[in-house]
Amino acid sequence: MTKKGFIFDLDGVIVDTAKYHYLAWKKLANSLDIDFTEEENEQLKGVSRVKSLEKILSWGNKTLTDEQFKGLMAAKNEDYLNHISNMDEDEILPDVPRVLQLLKEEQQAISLGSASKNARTILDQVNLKSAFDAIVDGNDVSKAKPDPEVFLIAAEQLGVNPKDCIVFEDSVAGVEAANVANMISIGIGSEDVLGHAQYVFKDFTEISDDFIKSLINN
Ligand code: B16
Ligand code: MG
Repeated sequence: MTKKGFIFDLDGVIVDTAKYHYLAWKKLANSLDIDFTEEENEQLKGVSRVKSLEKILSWGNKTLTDEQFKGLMAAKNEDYLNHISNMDEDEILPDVPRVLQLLKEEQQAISLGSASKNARTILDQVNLKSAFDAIVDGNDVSKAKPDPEVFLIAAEQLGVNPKDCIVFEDSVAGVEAANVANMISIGIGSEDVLGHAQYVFKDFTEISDDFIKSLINN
């Protein structure tokens, strides 16, 4: 039996850090007199920090100097880091530990594949770093999702062929990246948004041990 590579996105899959990104982006947008709603925040899921700020500025019709742009990026991240400094294991999303434990018992290869440059800090906060054989995040890539780079690097680090990899993703861009990488895509969220994934589940409580075993054995 071939060992499979299981690749997990972070925000929206393992933990819900979107709410902290929202608070930090809202504070920044409001300081520039730009309105920022939770619906707009949805559009930033899986999107890199630079691209997120570019989108917010375009929604508010604002242009900034390079220096102002860099300053705001740093301020947003400082604010975000303050929020995540209070995170602990209670913030791991339901049934994620069960699935990680099962994959470990089945001796499968497990990687993180996240756009976040703060991924390692967050995994430390929630005490999950040791669950991963590889960690690939926003510091390791030059092209953001929907480019498949992050997942292809993860497959390489795990030593598993991309076609034997399975990706758990909550964002439209991330599911697209998994599909382009020729991996099995599993959307975590709503079918309406993630209909392009091969499978969609509301969350990990809907993913049975038998389903995981079928992915391992197929
Ligand atoms: P950072 P993921 C993504 O994480 C978030 O969904 C997205 O909202 C955020 O802008 C991006 O990481 C970059 O995060 O500012 O921490 O580098 O879903 O790919 O795990
Ligand atoms: Mg995500």
